[in-house]
Amino acid sequence: MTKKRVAIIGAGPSGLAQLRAFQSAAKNGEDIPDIVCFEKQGEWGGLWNYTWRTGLDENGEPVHCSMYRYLWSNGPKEGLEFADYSFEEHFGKQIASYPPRAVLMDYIEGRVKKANVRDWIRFNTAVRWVEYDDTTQKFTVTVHDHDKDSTYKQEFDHVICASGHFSTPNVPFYEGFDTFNGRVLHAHDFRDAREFTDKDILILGASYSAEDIGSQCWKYGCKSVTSSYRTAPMGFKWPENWEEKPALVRVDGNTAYFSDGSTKNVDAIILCTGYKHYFNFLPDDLRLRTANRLAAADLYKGVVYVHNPRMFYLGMQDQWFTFNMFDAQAWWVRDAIMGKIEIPTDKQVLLADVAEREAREEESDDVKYAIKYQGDYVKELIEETDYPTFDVDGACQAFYEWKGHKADNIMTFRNNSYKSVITGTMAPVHHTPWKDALDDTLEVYLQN
Ligand code: FAD
Ligand code: NA7
Repeated sequence: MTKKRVAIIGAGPSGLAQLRAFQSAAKNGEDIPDIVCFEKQGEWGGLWNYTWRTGLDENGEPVHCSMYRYLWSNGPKEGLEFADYSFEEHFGKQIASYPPRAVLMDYIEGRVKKANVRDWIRFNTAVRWVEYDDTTQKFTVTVHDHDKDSTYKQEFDHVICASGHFSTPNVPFYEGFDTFNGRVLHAHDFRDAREFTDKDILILGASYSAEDIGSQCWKYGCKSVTSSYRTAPMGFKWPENWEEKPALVRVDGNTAYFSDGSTKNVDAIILCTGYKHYFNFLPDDLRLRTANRLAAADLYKGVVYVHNPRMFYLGMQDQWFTFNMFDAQAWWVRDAIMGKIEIPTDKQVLLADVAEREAREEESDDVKYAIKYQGDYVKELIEETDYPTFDVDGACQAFYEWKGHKADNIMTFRNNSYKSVITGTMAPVHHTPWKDALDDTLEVYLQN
């Protein structure tokens, strides 16, 4: 019998989880399918692969990276630790709880280097189009190999889309943006907070990017932060040079006008207005259309595309849990592809599963409820595979504490530490409070 062929789109944390899942089955002596992972960037790590570039990359592809210099984990690492590869295994010691980007990137890489899966990835190769043929029951994937500047097609039995959904910016227009005398940029293009030292900045949005990019700019010495919310304020106890205002109405010259009648003169506007699920390489019959929520639309078990169950998506949910949830999904998808888990053939069953998840998500808008909801999802998946079981409730607990620490003080929450649910060890207190740690290189961070 010919082996199944599986295409994975993207070598970010989700795609890498999928490679590790297949590799671990192979290591256990199982006969795994042929795997090809297409990655448009020259390196793995997805969003964690930092670049100074914005706009188009060296190949003319849209830059994928939405991360910036000085980004530190926005949640405790104890909530995302791999169950099969602890921080202690990687660094040889326990480390503090909110690692900067470079430290997390090193950790992500460590596991896949150990698993030796790099050869499965075709770098600098952008997926251009995917088609499914009902008769042959095969996908044809068309890609562009930028190293050879050549386009080619290959057939697969399954496609796993792990292309991320925090890369294509949602960019609203407000009156006066086109004549504003300064920079208007989206968070996707934000790189270095020092650009805004001594500047008055306006941040639009009231979620993670707004909170963190504003905090970065504050840390690196901007003159003031004005953040504007459309629906509800973030409501933290801000430093005295940070003011939260209701909706932006328009801009005239350098003056921003808000819905409460107040105004503020600003030097730059940073749109922290979120991202779009955007798949320009997928036709209508394969393309996921969903909002950024915990129960993503049209995904049975959060991963199987209900309109074509040979197609899978990883990491398309809004995220409390990240790396360990991608693992749970990847192990489950692996087992579905290898026939160890059965996907119901009745589409109504698949749709009912999605509807149940949506209804359960909508039962409450309480944050704790949402964290537990996603924790339960992670548990549900790992119970069906051989992914190492871990104390998911303990990880939820770290998230609850994190929420409390943020409410206490948004500029000091990263000075706290939590207990690993994988090794049971308490993280050390970091050697320098976050606001004073201007050098966040791996070498300096690990000096505990
Ligand atoms: P991505 O990391 O986006 O990777 C997708 C990969 O697919 C990329 O390598 C991309 O190049 C590739 N790709 C896309 N299109 C194609 C194509 N057509 N052909 C070939 N390859 C393609 N999570 C945390 O746990 N902690 C944090 O502190 C944290 N901070 C964040 C900060 C920011 C600013 C953002 C935007 C996200 C943050 N996240 C954080 C969440 C982040 O989504 C996950 O950590 C993780 O990167 C998601 O992994 P992924 O593999 O699903 O997607
Ligand atoms: P989110 O979490 O999707 O938040 C987007 C924010 O942008 C949210 O507050 C929205 O307000 C706001 N928004 C969206 N459109 C507009 C317009 N037109 N005007 C004003 N405000 C708007 O995205 P983030 O970038 O913060 O976070 C994404 C990931 O990056 C996250 O997982 C982090 O880990 C890092 P709303 O509440 O809808 O009114």
